[in-house]
Amino acid sequence: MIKLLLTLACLGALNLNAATVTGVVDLDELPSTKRSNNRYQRGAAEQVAPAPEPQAVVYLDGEFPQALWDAAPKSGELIQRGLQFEVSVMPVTKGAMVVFPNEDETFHNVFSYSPEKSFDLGRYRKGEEPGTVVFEEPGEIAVFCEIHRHMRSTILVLDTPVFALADSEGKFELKDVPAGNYELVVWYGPGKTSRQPVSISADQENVTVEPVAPGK
Ligand SMILES: [Cu+2]
Repeated sequence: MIKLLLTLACLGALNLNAATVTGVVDLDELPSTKRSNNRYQRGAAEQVAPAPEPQAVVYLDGEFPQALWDAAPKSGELIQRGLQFEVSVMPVTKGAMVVFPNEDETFHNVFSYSPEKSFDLGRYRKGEEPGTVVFEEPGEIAVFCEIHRHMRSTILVLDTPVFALADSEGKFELKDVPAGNYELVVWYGPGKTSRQPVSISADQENVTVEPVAPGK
């Protein structure tokens, strides 16, 4: 109970002098959407939905108070629907548990060979118990389906509690950022990021950042 009260007190204090960091990422740097192949459409009852739109992830590297780590979400859901993963990228804080529900009548078999976390969930379909994976190590986890080779997504496991997805216009918003010196990182897709320093002083409420061009 005391720990909970302390956490709430810290969060309250943070809100008093924490900044919101906003900006716009360059959508031209995102990978272009490949047309999903129609191999499965000919003569098959099941239709392949369009591939999920590529999205950018923005996060801050730095030192953060425990209250922010405690407030970061500890779980996520990567749904398979229409023979696609629902999103192209899912950012989570390290330690998060991700559930992989299959909402198709057909089987999927989700797996990854990424060095930070390799797994193979086996086959299951709609209504069956979905697989779950806990991601302890930060990294870029490439996720595939063994049955449908066009299916791909990324779970971006971050060593920070402060992150956001940029929207379809490239806009992003990082909330409750305490004063301090950070590195702002934009993730545009597998292996493609930009980094730049960002300093936030105690009297700043809103900070606008113009992301630099990514290194390739
Ligand atoms: Cu599949």
